[in-house]
Amino acid sequence: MVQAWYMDESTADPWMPHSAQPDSPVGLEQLRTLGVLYWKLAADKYENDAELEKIRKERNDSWMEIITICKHTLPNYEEKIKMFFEGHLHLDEEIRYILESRGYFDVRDKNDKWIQISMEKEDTITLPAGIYHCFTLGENYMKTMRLFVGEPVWTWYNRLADHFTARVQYVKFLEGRA
Ligand code: KMT
Ligand code: NI
Repeated sequence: MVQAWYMDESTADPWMPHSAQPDSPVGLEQLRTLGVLYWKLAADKYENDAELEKIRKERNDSWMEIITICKHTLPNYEEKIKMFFEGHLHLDEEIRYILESRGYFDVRDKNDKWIQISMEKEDTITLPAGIYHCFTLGENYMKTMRLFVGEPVWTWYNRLADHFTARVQYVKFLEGRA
């Protein structure tokens, strides 16, 4: 099962997992209150998986591509890795399904504290529009499916980006007002 925890405040070894001490685990239910949804899927049969198709249909994830994040396949790899690591938000959902290897998705909670979500093969996550998040590779390589509702827009906005409607809506959602 996917593991998630509150992070420490240390900026040392940014590529390593950062768990607060004592451990402060975060469950799927808490992630759901942040609008973060999770599924475990059968990555070895992603090309023909009724469960994946069902989720895509229900959530209207019409667009799909598979990317391999590694320095030989991803143009501007170093630059992208740095960008992934910067706290940012999008005006649309971010949906990722890990097909090979692993990485860390970090999201901010209601009190602006970082939660680290350790994602590996078979883990699928949806981050809502307007949530601040960042990403770190677990190895120097990861194969992931990117899904999108409609035509993909990969634009991101580094923190602080609080003026965007998507962010304002998300804050309302966190406060139970949306
Ligand atoms: C993004 O916007 O692509 C990210 O936050 C990185 C996650 S998956 C490589
Ligand atoms: Ni992102």
